[in-house]
Amino acid sequence: MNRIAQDKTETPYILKGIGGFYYVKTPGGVLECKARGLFRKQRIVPVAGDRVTLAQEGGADVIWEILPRKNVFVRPPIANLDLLFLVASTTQPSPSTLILDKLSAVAAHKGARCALLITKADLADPAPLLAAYEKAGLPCLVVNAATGQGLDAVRGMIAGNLCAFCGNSGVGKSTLLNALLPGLARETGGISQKLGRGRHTTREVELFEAFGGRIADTPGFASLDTGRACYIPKEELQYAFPEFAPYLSKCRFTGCAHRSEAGCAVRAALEAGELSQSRYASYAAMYDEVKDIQDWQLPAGAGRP
Ligand SMILES: Nc1nc2c(ncn2[C@@H]2O[C@H](COP(=O)(O)OP(=O)(O)OP(=O)(O)O)[C@@H](O)[C@H]2O)c(=O)[nH]1
Ligand SMILES: [Mg+2]
Ligand SMILES: [Zn+2]
Repeated sequence: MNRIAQDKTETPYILKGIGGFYYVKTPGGVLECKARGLFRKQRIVPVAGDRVTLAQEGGADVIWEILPRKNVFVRPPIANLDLLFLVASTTQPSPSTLILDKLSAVAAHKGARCALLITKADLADPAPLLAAYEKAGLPCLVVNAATGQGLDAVRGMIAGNLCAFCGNSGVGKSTLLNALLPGLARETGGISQKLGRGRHTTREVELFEAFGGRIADTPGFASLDTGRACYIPKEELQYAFPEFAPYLSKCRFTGCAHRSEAGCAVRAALEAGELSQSRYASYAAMYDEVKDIQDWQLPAGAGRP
């Protein structure tokens, strides 16, 4: 066990888990560990980003304890995230603002910041995506792995943070990481021409230390698969859209859901063009998805961070 860990960066933490093994970064190097048997009984699943203590069991290194988490995400499975980079391509695959908004809402709900990185601006105009997010109050950047556009800004945002790239399969997450960290040679995949979708090339979350921070490559998901990880209780959903904040106290009724109530300041701001239509549409869709769900019906791990 590492007893001399003095600060956050020296605490052993999980770089990646694969097939029941965990690769744990320690001050002395990377150790291959199994999880302590008790975890399975307690249904605790260690994930990349978890800060851990280690011990020896039967001559092997095991993860003994998971230190308290700042947050934990189901998709991508990662803990202690400071900054989530939403990666979206202008086309191939086409972006879905609903999916991006669900991801950003979950991040906000769990106390992680978000930034939007737009790829494939060489194939289609990024303006519609930029326009959809300009009023959302999150940093938006066009990046290009081939020309290097935007990469310095991304490096600057990684510094001091635990970050992850997240987005549909095929948007170019691994391509971006390879451009940021030449020599990494992450496998990248083509796009299925028939379906216009990615090929799920990356299979595991893996963290890398770089630029004074940590950045994870994660497996992309298919467009249709957005459920599960996205439950945010209806009363809390409004806070997961940080740009609504200035208006919330101005609605006529306390407990306003900002849907069809009279005197709603959020809808007034929307009509005045101060909020983004697509962001509000995502809020409304997410609200309608959860409005009839009681807290006790939420899957374990959903709800509060
Ligand atoms: N034209 C163009 N192609 C790109 C760009 N970025 C990535 N690609 C291509 O998009 C394809 C998918 O890239 P990947 O990096 O494998 O995508 P990914 O997001 O890691 O996908 P998964 O690992 O499946 O989640 C590859 O053929 C890349 O060369 C870009 O900015 N422009
Ligand atoms: Mg990938
Ligand atoms: Zn309201």
